[in-house]
Amino acid sequence: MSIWFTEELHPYYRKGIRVKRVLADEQTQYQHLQFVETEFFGNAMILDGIIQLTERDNMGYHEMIVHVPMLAVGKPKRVLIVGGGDGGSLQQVLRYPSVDEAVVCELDQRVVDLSREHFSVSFGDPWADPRSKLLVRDAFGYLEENPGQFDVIISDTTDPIGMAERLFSDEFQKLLVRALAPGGAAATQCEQPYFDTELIMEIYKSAKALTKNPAYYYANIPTYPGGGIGFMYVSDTPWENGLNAPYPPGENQYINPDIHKAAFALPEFFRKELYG
Ligand code: SPD
Repeated sequence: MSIWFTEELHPYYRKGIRVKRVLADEQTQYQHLQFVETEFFGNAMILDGIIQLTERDNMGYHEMIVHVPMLAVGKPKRVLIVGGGDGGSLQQVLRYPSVDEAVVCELDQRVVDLSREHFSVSFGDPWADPRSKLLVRDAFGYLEENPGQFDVIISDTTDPIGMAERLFSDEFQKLLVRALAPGGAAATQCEQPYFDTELIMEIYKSAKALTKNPAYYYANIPTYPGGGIGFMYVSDTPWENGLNAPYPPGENQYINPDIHKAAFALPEFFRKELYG
């Protein structure tokens, strides 16, 4: 027997995936956390009813949120991941031999524990790498305490709902940019051009006030609303610096030089709104 899981992040749009069986279902201190085995997408993690990742299509998200800033900076040493308890971004960050330390600031220990169990086939165990450092705490305070510390910061968050809303604020962006080392770069989960135009414009405006070369880019991920998601690149260093940089050891499944460049090309309605 199989069932349809239907997601309704927006009140005017729904999507569904067929689920074979429920692997875990619990209310943690912070959220409703579910892991399911799906018919087509492998195992998936769902938080408060919203799909966060699936084994089959997460590479578009994790490779793009990680490699675009990492390649732009070139030989990053210290990296911070805000959120990211599933380990997908961490796995990509650790491919860089230049990385000495990858700090993950995740609020919910259960996300880490259950992801280790249910995503081990896809992600291995990046937490076992001695360069990984897990901090189970809120990222705001940590950013405040660490100005100028990170070559790359990845904001690998849920949607801007409830507690996570703050991670899309101007205050958060200021802390993020302040925590970057000179020449450092950040990439933040930045939602969907059709459904979240105003939010993205606000975030771009504040990134533009804080850094010289912010830019929005996009990846195709069928299990997210609208079939994809965007990211805000936030840095004084142009993202184009990464175009000719060598990829780290290991195999890419999504990013290649053409995808990297094309990800920054925006549909005309949205390009006009964002860049004028
Ligand atoms: N609407 C879904 C957005 C999910 C973004 N978070 C993904 C986390 C993967 N590490």
